[in-house]
Amino acid sequence: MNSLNLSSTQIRNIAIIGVLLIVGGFIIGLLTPSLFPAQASAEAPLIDNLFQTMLIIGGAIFLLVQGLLVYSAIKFRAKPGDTSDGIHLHGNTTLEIIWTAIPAVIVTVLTILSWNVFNIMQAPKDDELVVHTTAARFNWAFAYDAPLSLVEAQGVDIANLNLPDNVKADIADGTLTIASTELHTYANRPVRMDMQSRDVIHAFWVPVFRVKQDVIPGRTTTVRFTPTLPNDPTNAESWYPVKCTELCGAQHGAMVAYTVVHPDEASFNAWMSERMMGVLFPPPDPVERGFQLLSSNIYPCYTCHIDADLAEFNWNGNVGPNLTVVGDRAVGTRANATGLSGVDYLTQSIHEPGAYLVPGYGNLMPNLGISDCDTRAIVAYLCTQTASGEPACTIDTEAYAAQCTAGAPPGAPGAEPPASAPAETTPEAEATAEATPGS
Ligand code: HEC
Ligand SMILES: [Cu+2]
Repeated sequence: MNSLNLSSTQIRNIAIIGVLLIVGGFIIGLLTPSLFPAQASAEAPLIDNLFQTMLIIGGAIFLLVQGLLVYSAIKFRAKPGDTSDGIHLHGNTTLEIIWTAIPAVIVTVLTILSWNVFNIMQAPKDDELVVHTTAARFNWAFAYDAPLSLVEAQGVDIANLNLPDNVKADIADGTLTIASTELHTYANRPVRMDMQSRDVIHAFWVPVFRVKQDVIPGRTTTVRFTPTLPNDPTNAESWYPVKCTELCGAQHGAMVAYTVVHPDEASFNAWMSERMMGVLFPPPDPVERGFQLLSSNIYPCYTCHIDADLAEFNWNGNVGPNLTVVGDRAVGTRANATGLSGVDYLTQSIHEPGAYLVPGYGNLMPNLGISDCDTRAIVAYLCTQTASGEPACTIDTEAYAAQCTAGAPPGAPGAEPPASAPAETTPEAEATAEATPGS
């Protein structure tokens, strides 16, 4: 006899049921991972193994609880006409010790396992690729410190380029800042994401990497992973989604970016140096450069503004005024209201968005700290946004070319930079550029 007063048959039945529960837990735990996306990072197997352990334990507990529920509902069902109360039960010390001790052991083991995985994932790795990440409602922006040696290897004499001041200041530390709306990485290079939010709490999540980390205003949070499974840099369909997994507002569900995992460092460097050439040698025509900047979406304007000419680049935000014919307004109603020229008004609306608020709109547009040259290019492009298609303002294109471009890149015929080296391109354009070998 034991303290629960079980007969040997009952003990045997409990043992059989226990074995069945464990087997059932294993079946649930082993089958469920077939629903998971591919494992594309070194961390993914760690997370999946941990999750599988939890699924096996959880599966057994699920079957136990649901089994008891179904069993009791059938076995202890009230007979017709029986309106009496159930019997009163008092505590059973042995049972209580058992059902406290078992979960306590399980939770302790899971804590130790999770802590171990967490530490492995958070440990700094050698030679991390640092990606500066900004989350904002409702987009992701990535920036890299691209080593100048990449373009110097292509014959660019950085020291003797006539670069705009902001670019000079940027390269003082030997790296050039490269902005991208896609997250570029390459297989087997550890990545560290340094993430900041411009507004509310967001969360970075790449399901195929199994990493997730909140992005919190006023702090830099980090997450580390090592991609292992490359996708096709020329095929946007194969890129891995980056999702926001913290409800951050109306467009939260659309806050998606894509991760390109290059097969090797050479492919990654080719992408990076192409972007660097684009920044060092932008097109000398400010309108063309403005279009390049706005269509690349490296600035989040598209999340708040509509522009019919940029519709195919996702310019469908409705937080701010529609910019489709903003050139006409700039030299018309806005110039009258502010006393500024069209160019000065547009420049002011980018550098000091709150200085003049378009009637009917709140002070919601951020000052993005856009450099003088980029602003001039954007303004030149916005001036062309008119009903007639004729530019509404006169831009001194020669002054722009002299002050904001460094001439032709090495090896380029004439003064034109190579057509395949746009500063920032759309996924489609980029895919085409990368698909052209040797360009
Ligand atoms: C967070 C949303 C948001 C973002 C991002 C944003 N804007 Fe705006 N924008 C607004 C709002 C709201 C207004 C109207 C209030 C005001 O005048 O500041 C506005 C006004 C403007 C105007 C004046 C339009 C007019 O009719 O006079 C221009 C030009 C403009 N934005 C350009 C840009 C450009 C270029 C960018 C990217 C570099 C950008 N905006 C990014 C929200 C945004
Ligand atoms: Cu978000």
